[in-house]
Amino acid sequence: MTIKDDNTTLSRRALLGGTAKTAIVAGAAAASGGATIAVTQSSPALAAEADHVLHPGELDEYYGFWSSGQAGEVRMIGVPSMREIMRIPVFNRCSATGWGLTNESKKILTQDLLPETQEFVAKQGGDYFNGDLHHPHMSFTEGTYDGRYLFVNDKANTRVARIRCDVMKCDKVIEIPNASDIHGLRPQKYPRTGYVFANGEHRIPLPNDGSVLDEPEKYVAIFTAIDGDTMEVAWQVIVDGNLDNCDADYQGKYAFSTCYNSEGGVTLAEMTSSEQDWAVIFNIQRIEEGVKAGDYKLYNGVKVLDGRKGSKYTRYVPVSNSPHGCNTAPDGKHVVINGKLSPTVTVLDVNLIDDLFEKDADPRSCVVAEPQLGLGPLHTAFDGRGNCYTTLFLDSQMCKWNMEKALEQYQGKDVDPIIQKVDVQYQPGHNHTSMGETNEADGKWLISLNKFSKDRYLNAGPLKPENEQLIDISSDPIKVVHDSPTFAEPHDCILVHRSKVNPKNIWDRNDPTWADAAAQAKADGIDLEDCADVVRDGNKVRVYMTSIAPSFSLEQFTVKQGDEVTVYVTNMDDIDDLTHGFTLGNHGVAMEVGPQATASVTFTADRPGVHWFYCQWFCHALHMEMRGRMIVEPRAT
Ligand code: K7E
Ligand code: CUA
Repeated sequence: MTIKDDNTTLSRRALLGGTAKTAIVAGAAAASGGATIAVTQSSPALAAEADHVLHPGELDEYYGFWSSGQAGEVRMIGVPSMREIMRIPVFNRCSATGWGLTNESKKILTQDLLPETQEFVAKQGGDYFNGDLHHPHMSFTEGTYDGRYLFVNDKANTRVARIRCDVMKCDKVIEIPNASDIHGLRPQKYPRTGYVFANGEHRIPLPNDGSVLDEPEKYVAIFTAIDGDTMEVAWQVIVDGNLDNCDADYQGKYAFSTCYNSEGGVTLAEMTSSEQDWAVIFNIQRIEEGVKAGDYKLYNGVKVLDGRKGSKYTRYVPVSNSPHGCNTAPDGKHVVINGKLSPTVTVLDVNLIDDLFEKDADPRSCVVAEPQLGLGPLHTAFDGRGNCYTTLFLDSQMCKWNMEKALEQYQGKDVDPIIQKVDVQYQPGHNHTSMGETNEADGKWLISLNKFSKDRYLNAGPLKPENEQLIDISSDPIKVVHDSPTFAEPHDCILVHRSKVNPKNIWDRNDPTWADAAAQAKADGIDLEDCADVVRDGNKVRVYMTSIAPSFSLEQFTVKQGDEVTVYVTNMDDIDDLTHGFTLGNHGVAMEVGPQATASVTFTADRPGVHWFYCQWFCHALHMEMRGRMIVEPRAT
């Protein structure tokens, strides 16, 4: 795999930044073996677009990690080309990879934390087949992405999951006790992740065991800190109001959440009746001290602290009704609370927050700007040059504004912080800039994730795709340069420079993913890497085979009707991109087996007769022939 060096990219940019004439010159260079550029770049319009157009064989500069909302997966998208590179199943099921079918994935999907000991155990409440994944965020070290993990939320089933970035597979899923519907999720930025902060959005009784029912005044919302290394719940804090989005500072001192429904209502009218809601600030050090001092109650085995109004652990900063997005700026100093129902965003200065806790200063004293931007401000992104980009849901616009000017305006100066508004199609929710939630925000690209595509694509029927747009923010004015349709529903994404992410090409044979299979093989005296064996253990049958293109080491195996059969396949090919699969006809069984991986699947052989299994990942000229038979002897009558 070759990544073109940045000099090539830069020189191409420099050339194409000029006129059509220079583009033609560049084309001539390509013809003579110089820069990689198509000779057809002859019109000024095309030349201007070439910054985000990648030619065949060229690699993107950024990994985009996209949520998929109610589709439950994570999508990897190359930026700026906007090409979908891969899908990572998490809360959904995947027919291609067998996610949710293999024993290895089932273990991840159906394990839970034992409340008392926080040990992973088989889930009591069963398995869920859906998820609602809004927020993918990468682990941090010292304020920037470190390429270790992605953390994601499931609003539908109150879960948080982790994806290993070395193999781009989910390795942990936990259900969060005491909370209801995890929405906002952000990793701690400094000193490292560390904690993963997760907002329980809805208010429920604590404990929610039936002892309190239709008494909404007794409901609470729960803020959770998860240890990102162990995926255990570290602590929880009870708050007033519903928790929406959250973020962390660059100092490691505070986390922030937007709260709506300060009214504590349960109907829409009740929830939006007052003029003001708030942002909650969590004092991490004080909470940790509180945990040490035993100032908590155990609910479902988790230490829960009381952070309601008046608590020493939190401060409530009044902001306009129903704030939504919560975004820490890469300057390390400012936090933008997005107004949603108010046309304003509220800017907090983290340096003024100490006084809120230590001197009980007026909570509003940390507010340093409140520019009016337009209708429906939902989320804000940053370019690292002091400019902010806020999505205006109702106006269908992206608003570029300047932080310094907003601060001056709040001081009473007659300045307008708004620099430019760009139409987007249509109704943007989240947006995100390249490296924008880190201290390495580079101000090149901005994505607008729009909830409606309407007329932008061929009519897909009553259900239409959403529309995500790429905006070039590297120069003034900013402009929309690309549209991409997407299926349900990317709420959020991150753009990670490719230098931060280094996945493996083949699996390590010692990977913990198949530790159970390795242990079972050892107990059976089987070498997973050199096997073609059938082990009978009562009515349980374990079938061990390897795959080397284009064949399985077992071309047939025989079991008895009613046997519980587990098939273990180890892919001994060690070449990039040589994935095999195992699909068994008429048994609902399929799995991906990556190079050097082991995967296993268990099913009941309840149909006597002959059943073919085959490799479903194209691997070889003789891929179609890569198959074998399972012979099921009828039960003796
Ligand atoms: Cu604004 Cu769930 Cu982040 Cu959707 S949330 S937009
Ligand atoms: Cu092996 Cu296809």
